[in-house]
Amino acid sequence: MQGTSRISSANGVPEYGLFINGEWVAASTGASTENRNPARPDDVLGTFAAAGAEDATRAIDAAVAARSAWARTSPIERANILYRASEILASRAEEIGRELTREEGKTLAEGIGETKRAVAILRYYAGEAQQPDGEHYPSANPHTLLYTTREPIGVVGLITPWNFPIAIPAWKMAPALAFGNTVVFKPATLTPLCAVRLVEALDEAGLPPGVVNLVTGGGGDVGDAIVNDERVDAISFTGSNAVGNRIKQAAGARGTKVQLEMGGKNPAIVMADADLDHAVAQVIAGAMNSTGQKCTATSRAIVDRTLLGEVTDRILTRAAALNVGDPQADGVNIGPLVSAEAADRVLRDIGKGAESATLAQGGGRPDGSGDGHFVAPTVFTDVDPSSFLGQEELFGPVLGVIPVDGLDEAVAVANQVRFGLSASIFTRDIGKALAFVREVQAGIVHVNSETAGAEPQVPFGGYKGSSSYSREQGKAAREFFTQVKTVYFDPPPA
Ligand code: UN1
Repeated sequence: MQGTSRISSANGVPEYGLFINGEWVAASTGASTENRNPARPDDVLGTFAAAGAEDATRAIDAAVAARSAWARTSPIERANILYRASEILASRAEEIGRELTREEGKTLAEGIGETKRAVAILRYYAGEAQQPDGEHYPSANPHTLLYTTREPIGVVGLITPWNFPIAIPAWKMAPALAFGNTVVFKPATLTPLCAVRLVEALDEAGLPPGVVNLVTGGGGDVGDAIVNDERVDAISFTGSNAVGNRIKQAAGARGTKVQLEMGGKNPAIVMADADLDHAVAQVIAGAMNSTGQKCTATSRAIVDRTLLGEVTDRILTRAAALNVGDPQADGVNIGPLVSAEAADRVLRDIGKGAESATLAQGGGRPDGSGDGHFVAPTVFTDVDPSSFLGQEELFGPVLGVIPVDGLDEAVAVANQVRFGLSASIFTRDIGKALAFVREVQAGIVHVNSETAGAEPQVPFGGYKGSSSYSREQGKAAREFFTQVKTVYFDPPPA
């Protein structure tokens, strides 16, 4: 290990630095932010450097300086480093998963599971780095060797959310590095520790200085400085539509390549012929796991009216049975929201939702919440598809039930939102399933499984306002993190 991420420690609380040009350093601002456990806010995980624009500029300087040597490194060598990093992370999955739970608030099974997902992503891109990166074409000139090759874009800015604090950084970082780019990484201010752990693993795996630079700090300082620096050649962002759209404007104005993954208002359609036990279990998992804080979460259960009563009863029974509590404890299904602000916002939105739908379950802070940012699993019935609840992403443990008559209306309702990330249908009828797959406006479509979840080997991204058309993960990531060079190679005249 080159250095330590803990640059100091006061009263037993560790202070973590920025990682710039291969070294852990304090922010030039001298400022730092406390990071607290959302289930028990008196538990402080550490303090983290709160960088300013100047630090972002230094990080970009380092990424620019490292860029050509890293681009020339053999993809096999890059693969080896990613693979070593995956092994380091795998050996610490339990410990980092626990920290993830303390930092973000998802359950321990989810925290450890997500860390293992980051391991799988690093492994996948270690393999992907070794795949062909061009094509050979016939030419009008029989002597011409005509082919394409893909080259790195250069310096990429990665701006990541708190809800998947290690998997999403890994799924942007691994392909960025595999295909030869250098990185300036700004994680969400709420979850810097997971970002530190990922960068430590890459550093220990032998990544050269300057190839990845971590700048913790606020969006207005660090994020803007990255987005507005003309030396940054591409930006990959996951987060809210509000921030994503600002990035699109700013980066678009200077011609930077941009990839945006934003919100969802994902539907799960339950047809009359569905296996109800399975369908309802999946709808609840999709809506409530990770406390509903996934862009792929199910927020609308679109239910055929012929079995509306039965499905609604089952949804309410399952929602009521969920065990909300400290996500580090055994048997807990649902942890807190990530922050006090998030819990307050969700509770406000629930109040607004109650103006036009029936609040059938939850709706407040559960008993015994203490200082934790808990919100009870909440279910609304009789939701009007065009209402606030039917249209807006709440990003919390809130499900709205929308009754419909038959498949055509179900699909029309599913499509009647400005988002289009993921969508599910539950049915035994192959014809209905195929019609849904064809007609639904979503980038990720599930038949008989929940709307959340993503495997690393396939493209991930949405239609309409959920994404910016480019896709992440799988082979699609190579398209984003590289550019194509077409080569006409003629022999000199004999
Ligand atoms: C998943 O559903 O497991 O930010 C992944 C998000 C998405 C990732 C979802 N980009 O929630």
